[in-house]
Amino acid sequence: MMDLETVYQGIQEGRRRALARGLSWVDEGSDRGNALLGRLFPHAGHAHVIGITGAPGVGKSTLVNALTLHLRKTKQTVGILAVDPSSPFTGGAILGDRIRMQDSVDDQGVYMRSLASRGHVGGLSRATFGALTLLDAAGFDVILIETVGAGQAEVDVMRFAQTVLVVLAPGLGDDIQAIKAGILEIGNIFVVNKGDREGADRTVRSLRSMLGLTSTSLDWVPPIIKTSADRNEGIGELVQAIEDHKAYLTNHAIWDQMRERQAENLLEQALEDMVEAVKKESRRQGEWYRAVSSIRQGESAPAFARELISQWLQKNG
Ligand SMILES: Nc1nc2c(ncn2[C@@H]2O[C@H](COP(=O)(O)OP(=O)(O)O)[C@@H](O)[C@H]2O)c(=O)[nH]1
Ligand SMILES: [Mg+2]
Repeated sequence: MMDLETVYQGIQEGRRRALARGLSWVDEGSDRGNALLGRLFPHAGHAHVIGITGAPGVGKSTLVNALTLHLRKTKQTVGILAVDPSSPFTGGAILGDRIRMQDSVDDQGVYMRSLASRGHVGGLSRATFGALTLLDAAGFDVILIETVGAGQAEVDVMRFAQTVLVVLAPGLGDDIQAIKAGILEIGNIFVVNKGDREGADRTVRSLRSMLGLTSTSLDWVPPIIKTSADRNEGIGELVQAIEDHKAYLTNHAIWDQMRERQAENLLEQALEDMVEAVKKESRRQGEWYRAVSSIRQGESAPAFARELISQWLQKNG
């Protein structure tokens, strides 16, 4: 059994076993997971977090593979989070990805983990934020998060990324679908993959005209990069666009603002956890129901809320 201290130290030293253990704790949303996250947060903030989203089949995983191999050539270490609501790590789609990721998987500079969608709202966001903070603290230079741009939960996860790649492909995940998912607004870089396929240039053109309509006064103009991920075409150009976006974020102090927002996010989570704990405990003690019936008789709800919090603090503070 590894204790909190061992996992905390091990992650900072980049030890795989400690990282795997810490990731499970954070994934469970357990107290020790939260404690670990809180302690490691100050050691994170160095990684460039890149979100990759788009409809199933557009080539996101192939792109992750190509980007990873490219980044490894320049000696950058890469953490990969695959957020897939349908398949666990050993499931069909990811298994396919693993085969393609084989070169990278044996490489100590690459770490891959999949996160399943949660039953409750915000669960996926939490698990993703926790996982990327741990990978960041473990020293990975770049963290790639792949999500299926299907539901709101997947789109929400993208707010943790400093650079969001929205991937489209001719005939698949076309512009109409992209608009539906509200995905155009979150893209910092647009990738039209399967550039080898017929219709790729048409997709680029319609995307360009659509973006022209939405982005008027932005100082970062999202570029559109055509790639063929499975033959490694356009990857150098894409990496350049990612570097340009990073420079833009740094020059405009946006990088720091995002870090501040993450700290705020941690505080919000801690507050939400506390409120949940207060509710649970006062229900268990019966105080909750006494308060409810008093409020029915006309007593003040905010006064009772304060009362429940202060009772909880006395016991747990
Ligand atoms: N023709 C062509 N096929 C590609 C390209 N990139 C990926 N694919 C194929 O598209 C399919 C879906 O790719 P995948 O990366 O799993 O897509 P994801 O669902 O977005 O992660 C696979 O069969 C890939 O081999 C490309 O640039 N050109
Ligand atoms: Mg995939």
